[in-house]
Amino acid sequence: MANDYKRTLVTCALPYANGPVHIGHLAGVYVPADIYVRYLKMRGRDVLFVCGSDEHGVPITIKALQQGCTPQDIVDKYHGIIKKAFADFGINFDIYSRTTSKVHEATASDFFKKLYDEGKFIEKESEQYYDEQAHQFLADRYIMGTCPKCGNERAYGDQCEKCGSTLSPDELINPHSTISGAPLVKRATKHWYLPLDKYEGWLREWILDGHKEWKTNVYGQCKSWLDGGLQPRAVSRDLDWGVPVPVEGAEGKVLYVWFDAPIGYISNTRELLPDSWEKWWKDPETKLVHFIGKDNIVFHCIVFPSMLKAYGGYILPDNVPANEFLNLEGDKISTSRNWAVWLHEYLEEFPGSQDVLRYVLTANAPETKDNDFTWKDFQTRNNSELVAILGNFVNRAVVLTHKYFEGRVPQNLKPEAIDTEVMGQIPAIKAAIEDNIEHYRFREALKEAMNLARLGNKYISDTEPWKVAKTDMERTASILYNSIQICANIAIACEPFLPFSMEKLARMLNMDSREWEAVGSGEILAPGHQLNAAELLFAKVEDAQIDAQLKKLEDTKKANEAAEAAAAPAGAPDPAKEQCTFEEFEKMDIRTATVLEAERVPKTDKLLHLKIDTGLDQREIVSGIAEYYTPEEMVGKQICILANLQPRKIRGIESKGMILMARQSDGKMRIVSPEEPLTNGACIG
Ligand code: B3M
Ligand code: ZN
Repeated sequence: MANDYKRTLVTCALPYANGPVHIGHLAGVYVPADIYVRYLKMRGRDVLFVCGSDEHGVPITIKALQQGCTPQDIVDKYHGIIKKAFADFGINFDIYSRTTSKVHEATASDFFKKLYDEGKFIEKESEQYYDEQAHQFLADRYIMGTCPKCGNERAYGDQCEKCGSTLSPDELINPHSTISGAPLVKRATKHWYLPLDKYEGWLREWILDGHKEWKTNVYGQCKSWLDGGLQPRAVSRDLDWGVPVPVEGAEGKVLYVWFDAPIGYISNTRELLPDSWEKWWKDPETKLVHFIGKDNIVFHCIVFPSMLKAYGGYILPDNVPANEFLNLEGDKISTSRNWAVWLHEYLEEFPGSQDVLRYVLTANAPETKDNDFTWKDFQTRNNSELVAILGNFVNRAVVLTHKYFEGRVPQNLKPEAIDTEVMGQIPAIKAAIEDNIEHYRFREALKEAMNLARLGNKYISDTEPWKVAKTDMERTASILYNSIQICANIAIACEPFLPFSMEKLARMLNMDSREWEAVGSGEILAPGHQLNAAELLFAKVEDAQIDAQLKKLEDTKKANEAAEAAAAPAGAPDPAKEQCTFEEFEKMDIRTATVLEAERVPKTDKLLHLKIDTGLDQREIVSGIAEYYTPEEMVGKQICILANLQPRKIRGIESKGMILMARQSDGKMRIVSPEEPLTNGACIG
């Protein structure tokens, strides 16, 4: 291996326990980390894989408020759902705990206390928005007001979701509390700050000089933060959900979630290994690797290391292989817009197909840039790679060995029966997988692992043992011996990527140990070794399954559009018209009428042809309301009409009068009707 560390501590970003996890999480963080850990464990390395739920922070309190329950209820629910989803996908953490645990509270609290006692923080008073009715300071998300950029009246103190602008509460017009609706006042409050500016020189040296090997997206982000100059960062908040600030006079204050969350990595290690956790965090022979998404880079590369440095005695990350984002069918994944593939739903719809998703998300991982997940690509990769190459090869090799050799690895072969041309390619593939995994290039590593299946599939197709068996059993034995050894190589080399299917394959091959070092060997399974029955590794994904997923997304899109249209404010009303005299108004004959019949005007989208009873007569009117009302909805409705409007021919129909409509400035229209039914012909004015 390319380093001399004794052990490796791998952490994954602690997901917020305020919603389930989706494919973006898996692709960006958890699958690559799991591949890395499985690989190291297969190599016999001493590895610890730590994660847990991030259960503090404002979004969780907001969700609780919205749902009328406590933050604890929210985190209990989602911690369970997330933990299960990871377990279901084979993300094999050594511990998956939570930041509401006792151990965490104590660890985070002590961490703060030591830095506080040693004078590592600065104390500052600042003016913050306060809600006098709810008697609390308000986080930016709890403040609402009018966006100064687009006029949206429901913009938050940190962002306007309509125009996407990043805001501060001071920029909002009419800021008010979302908790009580009260207008806000400013009050002085004291907080503690970590003076990141003091660590800038050290960080520049440690990262910019010392870690040039970090991924360019990570290194680049760190450089731009450092070049921009660091400022002290508040590490406490006025909030009643979190780890209380362990200082006298700090009632009502908790540690900022981004201060306590990374300490969660330490607490969870401590919870798992109360007696030996320190060697994982303090021994320089431990290699620490943080797997995260790109939005967490600054916290893991700049803030947390500064905290650890300030505390002293802790090791620092050797690498932070952060990924970019995964999009879904061309759009950003969004929890609030339900634009995601949720892991628990995927498993209901594709039961037992964890590896297919793991495969597609790795093959298409957003390692160097944002990438797109599409269902079509999912289907193609499954059908033409997993089924047609890997599954097909393994199936042919095992089935034919059963057919011709009673399921035993062919024996009594001559030395030249081993195809060195083919088997000789495996060590180079092994080395390429290793090099790629150790440098966090999981897509490339998977491609190499699949090259083993490609090699096998080509070998068996080229040699055609089913034909050779008709004339030459010795040659058949040789081909199947080589094929089965390639299968055994695959069962090991693909395990980190496809753990469920490789477990199945190992069962078929009756392999009881799978050590990484065996990859490359042409003698993994001894001649005469008994295989088990063949099972299919992968099943074809049918068009109907993909269509159903696309339909589901289409429905989500429609529901979002409808919700947005309903929530969108109409904007300013149409401008006022010129004055008119009472006489001018009096000239208009406005009266009630009832629709008797209605039909669409053929070949138009907008026009309805109506027959109405005006009390004076029955007449026909053509009205441009077909976008808002169907003919069926109109029949029987009482309306108001301008009865003495000059008749006009519209599409060959003489239209006598006009239906009164209220038209909002965004174009939405409704008919105007008397509040309760009146006789037809009642005059309005
Ligand atoms: N919970 C943010 C996130 O899920 C945060 C990560 C904490 S890692 C210490 O993106
Ligand atoms: Zn806006």
